[in-house]
Amino acid sequence: MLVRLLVILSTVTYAVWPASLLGQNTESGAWTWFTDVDWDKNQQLSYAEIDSECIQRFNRLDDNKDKQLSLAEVSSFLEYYNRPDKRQLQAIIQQRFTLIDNDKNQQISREECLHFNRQLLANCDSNHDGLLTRPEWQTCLTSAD
Ligand SMILES: [Ca+2]
Ligand SMILES: [Ca+2]
Ligand SMILES: [Ca+2]
Repeated sequence: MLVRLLVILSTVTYAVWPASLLGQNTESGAWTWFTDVDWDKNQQLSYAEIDSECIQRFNRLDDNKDKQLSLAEVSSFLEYYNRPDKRQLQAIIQQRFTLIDNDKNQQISREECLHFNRQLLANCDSNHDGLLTRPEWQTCLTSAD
């Protein structure tokens, strides 16, 4: 059960955030996410790094600058997406958006983003040192199968 939850969690993060999703399968998307978030390129993610990921994401996607991400804002890239799996992608994004939107007000707040990322790190940080290494991320992804 926990393992299944981890799969959902680890895939949610980058599926909702379009940049790393396009043209990539699940596992390479997860690694793109890891590399992007690893700001100082020391092959591990700290809480500071995953926090700043939320802030950057908001700066990038929050079109109306209300400090909330609506479903329309996170899926605006679909306007230019013409592949046959568009409807399926739309459904996945909707589902994952709902999962991150803790209070179900149809908006993702910065706090919800931070909470989600921290929960993901905590779940995958198997030696509990506050850092997510590449082997830990790998284990987290593969233990899902
Ligand atoms: Ca907004
Ligand atoms: Ca919300
Ligand atoms: Ca660790």
